[in-house]
Amino acid sequence: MKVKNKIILAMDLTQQEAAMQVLTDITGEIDTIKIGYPLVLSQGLQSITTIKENFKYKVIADFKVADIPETNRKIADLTFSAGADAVIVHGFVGQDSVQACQQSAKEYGKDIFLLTEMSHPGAEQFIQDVSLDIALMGVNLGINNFVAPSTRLDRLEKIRKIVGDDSFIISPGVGEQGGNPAQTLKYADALIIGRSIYTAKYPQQALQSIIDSIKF
Ligand code: NUP
Repeated sequence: MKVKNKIILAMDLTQQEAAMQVLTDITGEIDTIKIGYPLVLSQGLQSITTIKENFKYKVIADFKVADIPETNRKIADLTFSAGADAVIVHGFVGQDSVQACQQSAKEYGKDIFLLTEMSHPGAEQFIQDVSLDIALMGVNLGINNFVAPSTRLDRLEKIRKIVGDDSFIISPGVGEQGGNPAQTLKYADALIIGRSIYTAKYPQQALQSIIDSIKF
């Protein structure tokens, strides 16, 4: 996946109109957005379809899919049918569950991103112990899109080593969670940024200043 200006907006506003306003403000600056439960549980899966109909953004659905294979398959099918270009899938549930999403993506001509370690402090409690194994499982399954944290660069670096330079890593945790944009891009291909942009008084300016800060 190619991501313009190495930034993916995490659109976690819960009202369609407000979300559409921000997406309009930043049109042209980036070409990829991530939509997750906050907007979809509030406005329905249709919110993805509406965004796809009104804008040219590639949409990554952040559903952190983590169920048995049969249910994962249904979730992925519905997500892709609604127009999402990719879906984020949890790895801790095991390879059969991940493969169900992979199979769906293959049939729809879409992508999956495998979530390895998460960016929040609580990730140290359980998932960190297995996150490198999750990354390795992804490599063995032929996955080349991963999600890894900008809040722990040592972990991000380790995950990069496992998935290799040809894989595409998108990294959340920049800004509000403390991650640094330029440092993160030493190991990640693109940044996922939400609140620093969509809660700003002028989202376009907030985005532009981050873009400027990562142009070496
Ligand atoms: O490990 C993760 N951390 C994380 O923050 C995996 C995620 N998918 N996210 C998501 O990235 C989170 O749900 C939110 O949508 C976005 C970060 O937003 P913000 O902290 O920049 O507002």
